[in-house]
Amino acid sequence: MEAQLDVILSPTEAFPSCDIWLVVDVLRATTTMTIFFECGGKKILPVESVEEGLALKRSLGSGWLLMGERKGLPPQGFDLGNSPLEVANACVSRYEGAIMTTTNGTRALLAAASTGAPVLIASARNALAAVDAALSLGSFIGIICAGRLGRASLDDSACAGALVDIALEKEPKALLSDGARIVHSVWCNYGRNMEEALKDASHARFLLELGFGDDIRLACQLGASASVPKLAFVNERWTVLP
Ligand code: 3SL
Ligand code: MG
Repeated sequence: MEAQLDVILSPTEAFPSCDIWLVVDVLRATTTMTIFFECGGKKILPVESVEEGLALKRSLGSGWLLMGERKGLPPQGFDLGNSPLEVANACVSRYEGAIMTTTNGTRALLAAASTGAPVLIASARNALAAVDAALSLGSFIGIICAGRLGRASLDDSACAGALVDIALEKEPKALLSDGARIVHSVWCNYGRNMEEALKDASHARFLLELGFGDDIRLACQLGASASVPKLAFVNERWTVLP
C-alpha cells in the first residue's frame, strides 16, 4: 500500500485515523525527550498539570526527576526545566525516570495517546530515525505539531516539514494531505534549514530572551540522534520508553 502522510498543525484540529503518530514539539519538549534518552534516561511519565507532577513526585520519591516548564521556566518544586541542555548535564541515567509536564508538548502527546494508535516522539534531532521507525510500523503516518497554546507554530511546522521531506525521499509516491503539503512548503521555503526557520519563529525569540539559545542550537541538529522514544501504557500510566 502507498504511504500516506497527514499533518495537523495544532492538537486543536480534528485527528485523522492513522496507523501511527509522530508527535513534534521541537521547541522544546520532544527535543528534551530525545536528549533524555540519548543520555541513558530510562522512562518519562508525561502528565498534564504541574500539580499532578508534584503529587506524582511525592509518591514516587527522590529516585525520580520532576521536569518541565510553564512560561518556559521550571515551576516551583521542579528539579529541572524543559531544557535539552539542562537534561544533557543532569546525569539522568542515575534516576529511575522522570515525570514531565510542559505547556504544549506533553499535552499533544497525551492527546495522540488517546486515539489508540502507536505514538513515537519526533524532533529535528531524531528526524531520520523517527521517519524510518514510523514507516516500518504502518503506511498511514500522522504527524501532530504541538504548536503553541492551541495555534500553529512555525518551529513545529518546519520540523514536521522536514519529517515529510525525509519520508518523501524514502516513499516518493506517498500521498500528502493539505497539512503535509503546507508544512513541506514551509520547510522548502526555508531552504531545508532549521536555523533559518527558527530565526522567524516567535517561540524561538521568546526562548532567546530567556537565555535558552543553546537549547535552540541543540534542537536544530537535524538527524543527530538515532533515539526514537515511544509511548506505552505501563502500570496504568502513559510512559515514554527508549
Ligand atoms: O510548550 C511546550 O511544551 C514547551 O516545549 C514550551 S518551552 O519551549 O519549554 O517553553
Ligand atoms: Mg513548542
